[in-house]
Amino acid sequence: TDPKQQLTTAEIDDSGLGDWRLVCNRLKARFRTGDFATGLALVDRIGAAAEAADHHPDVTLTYPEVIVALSSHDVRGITSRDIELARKISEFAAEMG
Ligand code: HBI
Repeated sequence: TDPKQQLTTAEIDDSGLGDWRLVCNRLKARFRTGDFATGLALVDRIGAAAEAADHHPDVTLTYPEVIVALSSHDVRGITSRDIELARKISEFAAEMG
């Protein structure tokens, strides 16, 4: 879909993003990495993907988890840019888990 088009909740639900919940117009997920170094490595991969996509989540690195919030600031909602990055982040977390 159009990366500038805000998605409906039905479209977001249909995206099958198991790790992610819609909270206050943002997609949120929490990944339990188990230790700080793994969390930091996950954040590093998220950062690289965010730069490549020119789309940037809010990321909180704590012990023992990484919390990620995604939205498209320009439309103040969720677009396909968020769905695509959310999928990648879930894949990274699954690979590192
Ligand atoms: N990241 N999450 C998010 N939302 C945006 O709208 C956004 C971004 N990163 C870069 C970006 N927009 C740029 O396209 C503009 O700031 C130029």
